[in-house]
Amino acid sequence: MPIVSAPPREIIERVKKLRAEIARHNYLYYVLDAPEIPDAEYDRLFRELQELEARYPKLITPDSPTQRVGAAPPKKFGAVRHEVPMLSLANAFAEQEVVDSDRRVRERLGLEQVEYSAEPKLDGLAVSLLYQRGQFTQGATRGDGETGEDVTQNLRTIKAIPLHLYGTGYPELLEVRGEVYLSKRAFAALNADAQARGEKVFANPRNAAAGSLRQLDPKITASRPLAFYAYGLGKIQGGAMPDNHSAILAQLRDWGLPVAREQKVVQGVQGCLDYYRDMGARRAQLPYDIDGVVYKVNRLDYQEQLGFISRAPRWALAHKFPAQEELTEVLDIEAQVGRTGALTPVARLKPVFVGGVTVSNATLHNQDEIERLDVRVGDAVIVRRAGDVIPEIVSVVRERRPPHTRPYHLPRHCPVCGADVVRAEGEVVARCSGGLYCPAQRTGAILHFASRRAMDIEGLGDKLVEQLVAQKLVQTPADLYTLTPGQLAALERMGEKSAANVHGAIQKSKKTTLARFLFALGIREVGEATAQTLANHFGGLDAVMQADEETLQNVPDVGPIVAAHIAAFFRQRHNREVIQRLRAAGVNWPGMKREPAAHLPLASKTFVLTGTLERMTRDEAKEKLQALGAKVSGSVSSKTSYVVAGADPGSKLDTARGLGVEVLDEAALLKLLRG
Ligand code: D41
Repeated sequence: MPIVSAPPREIIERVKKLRAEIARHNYLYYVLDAPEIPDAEYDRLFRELQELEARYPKLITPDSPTQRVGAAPPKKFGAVRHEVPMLSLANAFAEQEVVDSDRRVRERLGLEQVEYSAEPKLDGLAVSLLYQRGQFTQGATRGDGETGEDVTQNLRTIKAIPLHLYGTGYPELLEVRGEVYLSKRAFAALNADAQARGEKVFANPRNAAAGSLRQLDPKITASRPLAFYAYGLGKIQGGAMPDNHSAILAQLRDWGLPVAREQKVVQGVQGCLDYYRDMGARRAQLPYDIDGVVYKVNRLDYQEQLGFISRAPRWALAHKFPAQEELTEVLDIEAQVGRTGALTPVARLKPVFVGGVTVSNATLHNQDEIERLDVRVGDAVIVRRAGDVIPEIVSVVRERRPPHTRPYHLPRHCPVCGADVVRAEGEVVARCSGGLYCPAQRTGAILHFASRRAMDIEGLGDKLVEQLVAQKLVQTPADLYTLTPGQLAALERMGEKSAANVHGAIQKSKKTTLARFLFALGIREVGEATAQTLANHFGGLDAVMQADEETLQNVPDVGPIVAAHIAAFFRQRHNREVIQRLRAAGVNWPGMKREPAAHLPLASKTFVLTGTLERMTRDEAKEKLQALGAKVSGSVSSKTSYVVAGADPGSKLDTARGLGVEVLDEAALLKLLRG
């Protein structure tokens, strides 16, 4: 029951304290990316405040963190005039345009070199936030730059936007400009949700952000995990701001407004181009989508001197990345057979330049995906190539579907060996049942065996292995070790020199490690990490081969499914024979004393490596850590013991900080490795 009489002093104090605590944790979480308390603890504080406010409604204030979703939906958004117009950004696509722009800036300013603030260009929606005496009072979309829509109630639901500025010293009136966006993760979750409910999915995070912000009902916006980064200022009154852009951003961050942590001050055009390349390389690892970077002349007096031209400041330039999505045509669809027999449908495309390379194939993953997209031979499609990711088809452009398209279904017989294709109940993957009799699976298995992280046989590429398998020179990995230089030299595109090199590489690969060998065998579900754990746990190959499923499940991280795959692999007579022949050919690894993993100094510790190390490669660091019994994983979780961060670390470092995982630099790692 709500109490109408004046609340007791302790309650008033407690409510005040809770709001201050919640504001501080919001700041730690959204701005510094370094939460001090787990989510559950935050939720407890929040609920306590909600309960007190429910009991004493008099205590509710509009800037209470509980009041993000308040007002009822309006009929339509009101208009907001931007007193200081929201300008647009000039674009550059080629380096030369950046060089030219910098030259013009230097000529106008009469300078040899200009200092720039470089920032990621988020692919979101520009908005303006008005703070009066520290209170968030109005928020608007950019609109045409002169007039936008009043989306205050929706912006209030974005937790990264403070309802009240943090700290002190802010001007009486402060207009902050920035970008509302969706993280890649939030976008994927939103679309997965929409799909599960049979609703329309968004084509990209930008559309999803715009659609979410322009909902009349703030409850809907509140349910979308939108985020915000500040990138500039509008009108300021009753207070002063720093005299350069990077200091302004730092000041905004101190007041609780999130700023992209990738923002950086750089010197001259070379600094800009280095930043562009660096961000391009890190793009795939960033937690949000960017479509380029933005350079801004750092000093405000220079900005003023430069002014603007046709609605765009002369002091700012967006340098765009090559588009990651392009329109093209599906010429054909074919099934590819991998080393586990999995049939992957691949679309043959009319070649198109996307993500910086010419793409003529895109994976369609599996039959379900083909049906989800309803992609047919002849369709117009959007292909996407992001970073080093395999190109894929995002969607079919239905409006452009020609009259005679052909639906595709994976074949019932393996296109390579003719064996039945089977799809186990509940599985999405269809597989060739031909096993190692299927040349495609054999080729795949041998390529995997020879790959860098397995037996590391240099020069044994796919064209070569295909020939070896087709000519029946190699049927199993063991046959590699009986090949003569003469046999290799007789193959197409092989000279004597390269034949000798490949032969040498095969001989060299005989000396290996048990972990690499186990990984090389290509047992289903046994990746590098599991292979290493098995090697540590059992110490020798015979022990692994003899272990039954129950024994295998005693190995850390080996569950019933993996155990079943391992046991099934070694039960096969064919596999045991191949292993026997490999050993007879001289494949060996230094005898590991059977040292239970628990005795190793780093047993039970999990490491994640990120960024560039100076004294060793990441692979070397990984091997050294594993030799000491540590597990090295690719992703950070609450179970991670340490994250080792080299130069230019990726988002893993942020995740580690967010989870409170201890972070080591290279020096600390070296110390640890030295024991
Ligand atoms: O990240 C962005 N999308 C971004 C957009 C950014 N980092 N900086 C920006 N700076 C400006 C100026 C220089 C005009 C203040 C912008 C935009 N404008 C912008 N966003 C949409 C239109 C213009």
